[in-house]
Amino acid sequence: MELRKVVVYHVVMSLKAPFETSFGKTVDRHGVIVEVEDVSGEVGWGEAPVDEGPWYSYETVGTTLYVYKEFLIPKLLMLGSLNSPEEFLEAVEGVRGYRMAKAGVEMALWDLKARLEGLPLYRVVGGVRNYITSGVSIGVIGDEAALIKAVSKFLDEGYRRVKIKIKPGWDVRPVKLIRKEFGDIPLQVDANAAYSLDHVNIFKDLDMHGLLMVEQPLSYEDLIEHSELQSQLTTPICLDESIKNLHDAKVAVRLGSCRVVNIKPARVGGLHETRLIHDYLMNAGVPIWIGGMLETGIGRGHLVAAATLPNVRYPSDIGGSSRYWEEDVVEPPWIVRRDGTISVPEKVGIGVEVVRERLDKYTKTKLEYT
Ligand code: OSB
Ligand code: MG
Repeated sequence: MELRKVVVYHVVMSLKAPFETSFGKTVDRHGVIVEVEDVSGEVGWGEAPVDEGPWYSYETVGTTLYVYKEFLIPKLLMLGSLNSPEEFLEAVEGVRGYRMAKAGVEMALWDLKARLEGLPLYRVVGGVRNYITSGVSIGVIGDEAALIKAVSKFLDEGYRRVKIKIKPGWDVRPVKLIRKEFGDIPLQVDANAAYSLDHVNIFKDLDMHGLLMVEQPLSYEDLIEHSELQSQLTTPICLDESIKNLHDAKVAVRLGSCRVVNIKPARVGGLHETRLIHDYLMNAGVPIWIGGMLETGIGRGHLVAAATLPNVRYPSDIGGSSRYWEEDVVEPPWIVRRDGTISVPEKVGIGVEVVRERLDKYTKTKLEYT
């Protein structure tokens, strides 16, 4: 690969319905799209699913555009030609953190590499299946009738499991409600770090409801208290925010902080780190699944490729385009079939094409680097 241009798009897209978590409510979803262009004219696409503010992560649209301009893109363009996305990661090793920003570029390079090789991305990263299974992540819906309606709709559409967001004051009640209404469906909850060990009784109560897992109950920086909590629960704890890299995964396994990991390629710095964590956890006997960040069809392509890895043993938070958008920025849109699976494209790269007029329509700022 020899790059001649990098284009960065700050996009804003309205979600079909607001998405509420313990850290806030998203109506308009911000993000940063990265396009890398090879001297041959071929392009690759990536996405840094950063928010407007530092809620899920400290990284924001503002910090991402800044580290791109000042550090990451100059270092990328200085490389001249590169054989693999890993060479970019080595070149920016001196930049601490900013994993989502790095991931946006790194994944664009994976897409480009796959396209130049004429291969689908999932094969390039070592995927082993031609379909993935989808779960749905439902935000906090405080109105009980509306929550039931939403769960019912997604189950009808085929989603293989339901995850609901919880927060203090809204946890055991919605779980009981869903169990009463839908029986023994595959169900899990995600607290997005909203609780402390003072809430242990809430988790003991949740433990009675046969949940598949409880995602990120405690602090986004914690591993030790999760291990204390896990030792008191039958339900597996799944870590999301607390696992930012391979090292965190190793510590979590040694401490017994969780029994499942949600890997978000963007959170851990891209597909290279995703594979390192994946391989380590597979050896350690800890199953994973792929989490999402309300990505556009571009980031979704990378999620789908990651979900074809062998140790992905639960449904992933990868909905179809229509779960999020009236109109996605790619064609064809991502589709969850009636059996709750998404077919993994055999076309090159992420397997979908960006519709430039649509991308432009949602772009607030476009920056070109040569
Ligand atoms: O914690 O998994 C999370 C969305 C934004 C930020 C954090 C999370 C989520 C989701 C949505 O749960 C998953 C999806 O993309 O559908
Ligand atoms: Mg989560």
